[in-house]
Amino acid sequence: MRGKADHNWNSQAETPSKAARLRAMLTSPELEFLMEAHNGLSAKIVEEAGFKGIWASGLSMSAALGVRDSNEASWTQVMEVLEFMSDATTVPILVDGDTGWGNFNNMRRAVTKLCQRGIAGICIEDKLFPKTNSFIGEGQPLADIDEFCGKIKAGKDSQTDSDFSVVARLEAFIAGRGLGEALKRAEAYHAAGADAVLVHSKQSTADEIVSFAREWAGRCPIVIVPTKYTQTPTDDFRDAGISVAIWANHNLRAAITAMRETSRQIFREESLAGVDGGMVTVKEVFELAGNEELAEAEKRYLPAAGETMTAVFLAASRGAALGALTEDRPKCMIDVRGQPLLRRLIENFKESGVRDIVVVRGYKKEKINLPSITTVDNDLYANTGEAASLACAIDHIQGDCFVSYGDILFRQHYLDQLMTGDDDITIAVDALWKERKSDAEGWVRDLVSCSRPFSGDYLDDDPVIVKRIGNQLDPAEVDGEWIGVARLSRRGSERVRAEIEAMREDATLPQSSMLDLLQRLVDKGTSIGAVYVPGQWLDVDDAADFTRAGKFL
Ligand code: SPV
Ligand code: MG
Repeated sequence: MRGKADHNWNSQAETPSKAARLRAMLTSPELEFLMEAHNGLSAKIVEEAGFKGIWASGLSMSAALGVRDSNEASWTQVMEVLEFMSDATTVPILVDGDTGWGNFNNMRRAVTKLCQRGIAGICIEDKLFPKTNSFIGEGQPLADIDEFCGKIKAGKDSQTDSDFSVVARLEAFIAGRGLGEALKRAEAYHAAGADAVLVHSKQSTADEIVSFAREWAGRCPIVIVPTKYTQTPTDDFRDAGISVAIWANHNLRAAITAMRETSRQIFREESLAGVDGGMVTVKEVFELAGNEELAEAEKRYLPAAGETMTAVFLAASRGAALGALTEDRPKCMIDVRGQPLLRRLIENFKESGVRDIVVVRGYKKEKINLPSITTVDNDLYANTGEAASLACAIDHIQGDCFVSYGDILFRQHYLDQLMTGDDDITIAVDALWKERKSDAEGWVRDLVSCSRPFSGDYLDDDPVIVKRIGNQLDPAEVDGEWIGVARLSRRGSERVRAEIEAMREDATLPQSSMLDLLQRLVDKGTSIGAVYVPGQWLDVDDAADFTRAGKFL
């Protein structure tokens, strides 16, 4: 009965475009349905329920924004809502464009924008701007026919998607102007290029629309909004040859009922005990929001936790005390039970999720050739200290990172302990330092004086702050020995970088040790926390240390 409009099944894509699908709904011989939505969430719910298309109701979008259905929301604000709805769904949206949000020129711009945002069609009504909802008052003034036809033409001429639909809405029955006026206008709007007419009625029976449909005789598709004639059997619409019925505001109204009841009950009972069972769970909200997809995407696009963490290893010195052992390699590359010491150390960090390994090389640098590491060189290693080596890696001291001597071994879980620190810098301090090497051996030690001594309980997590660090501390004030690994927070990294620059400025950088750098930071108020550890580590300074290292493993 109805004329079939040509529609273009988007030739590039397998699925027809949204606009093509709305056009097909308008022109199909079946009665089709559009369900109201007013935001991204309700649009999703409409699609989830199985509807093939969405009515973006002006009344509902306005009400959801807390304003009246009188063009109080600007057309660009409506456009924003539509964008969320369109992004959240795959089914076509027919937007209630009121009177076209202005004259023909506003209509042109609106249609262009709607096409850009993937909206499938617009319905405009033949009333005056600012519009009034059809169910308010009597005898609303109608638009001049020619002016309205110009608006339809302007819309059709502006669509950038050939399947986009312009539906012309007849308010003649609403205005009490009768069937003759409705038919006259419908004919003019059809001739002006409207893809369908929406015939609206506020009677409690479908008589007006059925009589219109009979007279219209399928000249173009008819859309109806049976908000007031709810008792009419849907088959009557089918029998009348209606193309599309719009359930125009029922999600909004249902939401108001539910929100009101819930708010009032919670207010009354000052408790959630009575309401929780009667609503969707938070988990369902996450499901509707598509959180599962986000979790999948995070796996694809975000680095795994810790993957971006960097550790900078200071491995430039020879370790001359090791004599012949370091003649052809730096001490960090001496073999300990079948593997270079540095490789074992790096494994520890990798186990803790640190993937970005930076090694500062110096003596026999070509021997530091481990896989998957970044190297930077301190070519002045023979005449400079640790701070200068660290300065060579300054670009890698970023965010949360570690700085470690390259010639130590320790229990891997010490790293995990360091990662829990809240301070700018956190260092591992051996509380059992006295039991290590005897002072009689004369080793230079990285001694630390803290805000409190070790309490005897390794699970004690009361904060401990470093007060002094150096190798010249008064034995009475020493609380432990720094094992040579420090974790820097983002702020800690910034402070270390700034201090290196300050040392460069005052020319102390070349001769400074890590201890000097840390003490300077303490002096300037950087909070350096200490994590007490119970021995179980070693640094490798002589051949005896290598024997110990073997045993340690
Ligand atoms: C709307 O949903 O905003 C409509 C339909 O225009 S009605 O409220 O019935 O006029
Ligand atoms: Mg409306």
